[in-house]
Amino acid sequence: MIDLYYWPTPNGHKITIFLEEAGVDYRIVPVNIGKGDQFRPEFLAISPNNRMPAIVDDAPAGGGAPISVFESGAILVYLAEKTGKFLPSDARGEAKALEWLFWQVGGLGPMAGQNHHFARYAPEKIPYAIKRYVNETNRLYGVLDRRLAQAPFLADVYSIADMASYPWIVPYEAQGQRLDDFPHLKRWFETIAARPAVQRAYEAGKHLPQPRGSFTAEERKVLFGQTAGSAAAASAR
Ligand SMILES: N[C@@H](CCC(=O)N[C@@H](CS)C(=O)NCC(=O)O)C(=O)O
Repeated sequence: MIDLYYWPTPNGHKITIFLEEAGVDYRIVPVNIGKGDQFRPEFLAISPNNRMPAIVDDAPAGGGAPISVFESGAILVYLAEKTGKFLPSDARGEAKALEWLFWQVGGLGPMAGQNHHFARYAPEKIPYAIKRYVNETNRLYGVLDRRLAQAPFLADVYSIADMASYPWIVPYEAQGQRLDDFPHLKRWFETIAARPAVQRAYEAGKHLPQPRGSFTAEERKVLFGQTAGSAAAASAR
């Protein structure tokens, strides 16, 4: 059984997609990031960056104490290795999957995240910041489109690389992008959206409050303007 520390955001969806696709038993432990659950000492013990997702595997390969993993990319690799699924085992295929996985966690995720922040959530609308991240998201969509013109999936076969990128394309309209401008990306997106396991993954978080495109004053206080000092104070509460 895997305990998944989760909230229904793109980074959370990556992991429910894997677990549903691989048919792994899991239990969702909600981490309400708008209420500050990410600062609870028991959560920080497994995810010291005060970000979800994180997992605890109480039946690790080889036995022994439970293993916890934070960072969505590390979680996907861990689960792929544990189950032997969705990470090609040949050197060429594995390198492809890992390069696109790292591209997502180091590029698409952070850039689209800043896009969401400045275009939708920031209290001041700063045209330079909005343009910078909408343009950068657009460039990254172009990178995906060119790759997907060569292959059906990022690592040729469906893998953890696709599972990492897909949830970050779901909000493409909010990111100021048009899928019609990226036909190969659009074909890939529609193929993944139609997978029953992907649909179950999104259903799995439906009982929790969904992202609304805006935050209450209380949520903004928790989420924005975090510093080392504020994070330490929040965890001591
Ligand atoms: N690099 C991390 C990013 C995770 C992340 O940013 N999670 C957000 C939700 S999508 C979060 O937990 N935010 C809580 C906060 O900002 O305090 C990963 O890929 O797992």
